Amino acid sequence: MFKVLLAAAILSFSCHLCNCAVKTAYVHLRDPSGSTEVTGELNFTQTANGVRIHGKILGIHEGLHGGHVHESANIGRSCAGAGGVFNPHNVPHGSPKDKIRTVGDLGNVVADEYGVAVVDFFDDLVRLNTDVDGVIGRSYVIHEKEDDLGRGNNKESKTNGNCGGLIACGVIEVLEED
Ligand SMILES: [Cu+2]
Repeated sequence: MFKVLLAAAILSFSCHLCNCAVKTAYVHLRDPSGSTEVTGELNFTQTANGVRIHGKILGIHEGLHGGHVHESANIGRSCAGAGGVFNPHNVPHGSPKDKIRTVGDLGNVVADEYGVAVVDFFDDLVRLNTDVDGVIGRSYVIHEKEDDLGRGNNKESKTNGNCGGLIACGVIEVLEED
């Protein structure tokens, strides 16, 4: 009995000490205000080519919608509690393809006529950890309008891409770690 307890204690102790790498994370999207029927599920998978972000968003009107990582896990006040686009290095908002962009700048998702947005891309700035520049425990937010990716020639463009209200969000959580 003592040996079993000792083994369990060592296991639990070493687990807390391990530098576990997150392999996959997920976000379940919904509209906390209930005023839209947008739902979705995205997975974040660590690969050799960066983090793959893939999944589906449903119930969203046809066209482009900004999709960003926002600062915090507080999705109260209809997602506004999550704060602005996650920007640990304090740089201007841009396109995910830009050399200089915020970590949260993940561009747009594209919804078809049936209100379905299939998402599948890689990003090399997203980190699956809880460090100052990591996205675990932050939020992913879908916006009402298209993100102009910092090309809008006004102040808002350089902070949020003029992409309007917040229509769905969720907290990015760990799914599997080493
Ligand atoms: Cu945003």
